[in-house]
Amino acid sequence: DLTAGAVADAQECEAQRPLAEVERDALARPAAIDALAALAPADVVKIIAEVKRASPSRGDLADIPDPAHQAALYEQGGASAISVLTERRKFKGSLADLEAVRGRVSLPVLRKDFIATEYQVFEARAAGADLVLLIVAALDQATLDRLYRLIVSLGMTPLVETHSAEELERAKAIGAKLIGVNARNLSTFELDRNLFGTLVDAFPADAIKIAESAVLTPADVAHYRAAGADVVLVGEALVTGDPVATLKQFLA
Ligand code: IGP
Repeated sequence: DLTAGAVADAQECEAQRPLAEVERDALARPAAIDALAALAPADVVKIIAEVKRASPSRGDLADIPDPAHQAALYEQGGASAISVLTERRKFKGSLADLEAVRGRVSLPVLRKDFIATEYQVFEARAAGADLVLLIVAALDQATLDRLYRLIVSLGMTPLVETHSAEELERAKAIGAKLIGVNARNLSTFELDRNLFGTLVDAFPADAIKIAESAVLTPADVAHYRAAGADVVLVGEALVTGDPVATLKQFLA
């Protein structure tokens, strides 16, 4: 299970660098960028562009020897935020990737990982993250609530990912302001591009609505926009094609 693996990696890091040290680095960072402002609903759709080398469902996608350069192209293409996969085992990412991206772009940066502990949240801030992903399906409600409040207390924005009406209710219960619907089921890898549309009416009125995964063509962007998405999160299409040209098409 991906969360167990990610937590094991973090525990190994903690054996090298204790929480107190990572916490100090986190608090020493310049203030996080306001991602709610950057992703606020507008008269055009916004894009979170993802740096992603591989995934368990799609295998190897791209080498990406220079993640900071990749992110700079995303910024040039008109992305509103950058997502960096930091999960090592299946996605071939790292916190070093995130830190490199942070150093290059002026957009908010998301730590995309299987977060289940406080240590991982401090690691995210210490590497310069502005947003942290929380996957509802991977967390019990008390942990979800606790991590959510820690992320906010560090000045970052939680992106709360859901995949069902029940999970959306759990996101609402903690007061989530940035909520994603992942079209891909993370345990079966099945894809349902209509899930976002079936959940959109149940979103809290004040939440930013994000459609995640399998956005491969301008028609997919238009589909989600018509269904009510404020933001789409795109990975594969941007690492396998020309990122600037693809973003421009998606935003046209
Ligand atoms: C991007 P795609 O199909 O454009 O590459 O998907 C993003 O939605 C996907 O990487 C993702 C993900 C996640 C990865 C969504 N939720 C949770 C890891 C963990």
